[in-house]
Amino acid sequence: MLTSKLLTLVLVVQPGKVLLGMKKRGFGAGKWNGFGGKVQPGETIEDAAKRELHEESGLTVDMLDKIGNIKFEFVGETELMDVHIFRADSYNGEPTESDEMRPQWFDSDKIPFNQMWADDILWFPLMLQKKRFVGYFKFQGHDVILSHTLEEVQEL
Ligand code: 6U4
Repeated sequence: MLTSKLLTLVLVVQPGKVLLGMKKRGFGAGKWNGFGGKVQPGETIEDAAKRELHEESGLTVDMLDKIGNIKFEFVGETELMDVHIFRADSYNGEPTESDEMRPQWFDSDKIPFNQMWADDILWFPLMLQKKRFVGYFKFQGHDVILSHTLEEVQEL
């Protein structure tokens, strides 16, 4: 049976650009990614998203827009990653490097998909258009998608 682990992922977006972080350690090290991590006991998913964003990028946000939910299965592992994805269009503070992440702005038409999780190229266009989506990706290792579903939804 597959159990699941709750995780968050936040994309900070400004007109024509997106903030990504180079993951320096842990899961997905060496990839550009949004900011996020595990939801802790007693914490709401949205509070966890805000906390992880702050810990990893130095930014605080008042408002997060819930935009996606993707479940990831890794062949050979019994735990699914249930990732809740948010978009922030305004923020406070300056992006600051942390132990875990090195933040950098990218033009929306120059997103480094070849150094990101293989699923990102499929859902980033939806995220940038403020469309909501749900998906399921089955990975072999960290680079190969064996199968997936991805659909736009009106509500999450
Ligand atoms: P700690 O608690 O630091 O040991 P770590 O192992 O570094 O945790 P964590 O908590 O940073 O992992 O969580 C992994 C992050 O990667 C979450 O924000 C979710 C995100 N993530 C996982 N799989 C992803 C994928 N396929 N595509 C993507 N983001 C993914 O865009």
